[in-house]
Amino acid sequence: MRLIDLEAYDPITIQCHDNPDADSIGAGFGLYTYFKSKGKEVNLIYSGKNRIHKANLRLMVEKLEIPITYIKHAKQPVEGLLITVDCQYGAGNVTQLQADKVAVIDHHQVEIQNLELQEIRSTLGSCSTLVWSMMKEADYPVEEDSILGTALYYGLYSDTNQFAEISNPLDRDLRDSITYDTNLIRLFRNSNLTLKELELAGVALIRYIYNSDHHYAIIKAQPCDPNILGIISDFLIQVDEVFTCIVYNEINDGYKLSVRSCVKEVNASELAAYVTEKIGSGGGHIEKAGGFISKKLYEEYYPTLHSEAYFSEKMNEYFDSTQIIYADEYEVDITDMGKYINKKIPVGFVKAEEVLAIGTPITIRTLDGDVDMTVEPDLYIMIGVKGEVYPIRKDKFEQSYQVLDAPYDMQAFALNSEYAPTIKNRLDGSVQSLTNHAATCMPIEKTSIYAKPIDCMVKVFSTGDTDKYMVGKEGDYLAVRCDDMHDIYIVEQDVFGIAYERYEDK
Ligand SMILES: [Mn+2]
Repeated sequence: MRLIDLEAYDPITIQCHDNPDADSIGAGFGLYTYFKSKGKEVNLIYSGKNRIHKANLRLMVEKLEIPITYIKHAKQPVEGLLITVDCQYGAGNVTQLQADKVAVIDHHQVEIQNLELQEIRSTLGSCSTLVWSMMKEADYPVEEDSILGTALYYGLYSDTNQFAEISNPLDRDLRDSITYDTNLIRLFRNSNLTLKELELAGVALIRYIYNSDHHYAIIKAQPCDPNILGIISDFLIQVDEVFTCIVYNEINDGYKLSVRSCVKEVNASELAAYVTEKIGSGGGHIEKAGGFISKKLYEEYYPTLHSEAYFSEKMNEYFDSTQIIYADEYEVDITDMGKYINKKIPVGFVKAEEVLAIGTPITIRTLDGDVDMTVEPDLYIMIGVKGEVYPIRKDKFEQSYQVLDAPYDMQAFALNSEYAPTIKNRLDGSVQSLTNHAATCMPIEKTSIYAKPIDCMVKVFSTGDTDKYMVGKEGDYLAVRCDDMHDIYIVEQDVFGIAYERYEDK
């Protein structure tokens, strides 16, 4: 659904969820501004038991002059179109108003199915990001309005624990490109806690669960603003014996969680994805991440399990069933592995110096995160089978690949083309599409490997890379090059099917 699809309606009422947070208000204000600019009669409202009372939110509404009004009881049905923002019409966290026509714009897990007008993108860190990208799609000049920019920026900031738990590249794009008022953000940022929340954080900290085998801690906090979870987990991870932690609480439609790690064997982002798998979503950075679990899905999968037990069991499972391989010292046993060779399939590449001048510091942004590099004469950037991006040196490239005549087509060549990688010049901030500069190549030679499907989670620290691991799940392949038994890596199941075939001795 696009914003243009909603322009047929007039008047338009935008409803934030009950107890609106900064994201709901920011995203609602974005929609308000957009439809106002189209000459519509627009109302921005919220309902529920409580009025906005937290200092940061009151400041946000007041300083940015956001025309949001509180409706205690709707006397008559909403005329025209009702849009619920940062929530789904009919869900538990938003008072259901009668309306002629309803649309949903949200970034939570899909709860309410089959609405004709809906845009739900569950992988985004904030609804402000969704509204921002829809406004940009509709050619609205968002960057010219720093008041609106401040609202959207603060919405994202609040929903991602001060950007620490950002995982989607679009969220990063909003953060890096929007115009906002730094003084106001500082003011909002420092009116974040009430005295009651300070006390709640204190009480939560003394009620921890600690596991000494795996050095993790879990805290269940009382219902509170998700920001508080981040504050508690940032504190908890500093304890000497705690290497990883999860701090969570129950909110009306599920559980919100903050994850922290201070050891290289646990990537917080991956752990957050692990504990929310199938029942929610999670991600972020190596040290800090966050997530959400949908109560509806949780109850489907774990009808009798209480949440403390769930998190403890999941953490134990995570540590007990994971094999860690340090490639430089690991001796691979190939007796149960098959021999395979890679197929010659096209991938993309970019000669960095044809895009930006030598010496320019650049950031490549992909679905998996940001990678910083500097343009050098021999730097080539590869776009792999999955849409992943990695650097390669010119001589290595020329040894391994032949250049093809065909233009690069990400849709056709990459398994995942959800976010086309971009290249940013860190000197002037300009951003270009990386795929527009890409040409196509194919491996010259076939590499033979030994590989086998794995039956538990495996983390591989490859030779020379001691900070980050590759992770494989059940069904993925553990692979090792026949000519270098310490070149060990993981190939994901879907990639393996496309990129490798059985080696036949002739
Ligand atoms: Mn939100």
